[in-house]
Amino acid sequence: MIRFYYHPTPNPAKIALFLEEAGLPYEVVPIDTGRGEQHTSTFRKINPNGKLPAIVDTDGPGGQDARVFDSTATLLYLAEKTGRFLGTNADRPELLSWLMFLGTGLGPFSGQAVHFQHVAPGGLDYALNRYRREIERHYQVLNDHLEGRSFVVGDEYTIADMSAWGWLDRAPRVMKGSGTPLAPWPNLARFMNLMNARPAAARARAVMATHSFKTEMDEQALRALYPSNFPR
Ligand SMILES: N[C@@H](CCC(=O)N[C@@H](CS)C(=O)NCC(=O)O)C(=O)O
Repeated sequence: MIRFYYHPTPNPAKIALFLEEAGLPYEVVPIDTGRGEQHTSTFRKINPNGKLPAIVDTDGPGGQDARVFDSTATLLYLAEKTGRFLGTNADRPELLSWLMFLGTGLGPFSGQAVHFQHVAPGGLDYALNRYRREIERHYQVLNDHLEGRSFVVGDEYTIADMSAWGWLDRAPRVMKGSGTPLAPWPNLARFMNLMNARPAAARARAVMATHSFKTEMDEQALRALYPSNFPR
């Protein structure tokens, strides 16, 4: 059994998609980041980094409980555990490369683009420009790569596609002010249409809507999500 710790945000969404695609038995555990639940000592034992997603596999190596945190690590762990969505051996160098591009580039830059466009105070033009341009650059790299391809890696659906789906799904927020945020990148738009047509994508969205979470950005939420803005 997998316990899936989540909040309805892009990185956990990748894992919801994997679990739905694989049909693994799992239970969902909501962690309300607006209420600071990611900082409890109980959750920190599962993810010392205090972020979502994380899982506990009660049938981990040696039949023991195993925790896995970080969406890319979790995708790899679950793919290796089930032997699914890894592509071919010949595709492994590409799989690892694109997983890291998505997990260390497109994802974090998307997060910072959201932060500086939606959360940070005005007047930070340098930061705004940097994150927006970096997103556009990452989108362009992936768009170019997807020319003539249905999948990020090789000829089959892999965890790299699931990883890309998580943050590309938030393009309207990442590309603030654009009504058709993926229009300049037609291969990304085509890719997302293919991904969103998968029945598991709809089920993953439903899973992510299972619980209600705090949405008010009051002081409790600001302190929980952006502790660096508050004196220690
Ligand atoms: N590199 C991590 C990033 C995880 C991450 O930033 N998660 C966000 C949700 S998408 C989160 O937990 N935010 C709450 C917080 O930062 O307190 C991953 O890929 O899982």
